[in-house]
Amino acid sequence: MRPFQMQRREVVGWAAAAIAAAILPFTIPVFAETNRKPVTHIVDITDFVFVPKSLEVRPGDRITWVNKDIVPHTATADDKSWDTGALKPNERKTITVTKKLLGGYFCRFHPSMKAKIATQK
Ligand SMILES: [Cu+2]
Repeated sequence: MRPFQMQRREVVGWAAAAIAAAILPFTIPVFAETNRKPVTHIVDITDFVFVPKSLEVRPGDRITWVNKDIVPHTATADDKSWDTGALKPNERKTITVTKKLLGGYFCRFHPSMKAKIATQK
């Protein structure tokens, strides 16, 4: 074997490894996010506030509203296209995310309670 060729091969190998090391950290999170399994997001209703007030989701995810107050609340779409119904204290309701869930919602009993659901980027 000629030493010169081995050296060249090593250089090419190291260059490929360096390029992979530079690109992988950026490609893996993108891959993981676009192909991730559906997750369940929790929205606590506490002290007359939806927490978090702004939630980012993907279709297929689930949202669970948990009423941690001592009075009933609802989560109701601004356009009334969906509604959890009245949640008594300690009650919860889970809805699977479809396009119609995106947008603003409020509590029918306390209309000043507002929150929104947006698409995760
Ligand atoms: Cu309420």
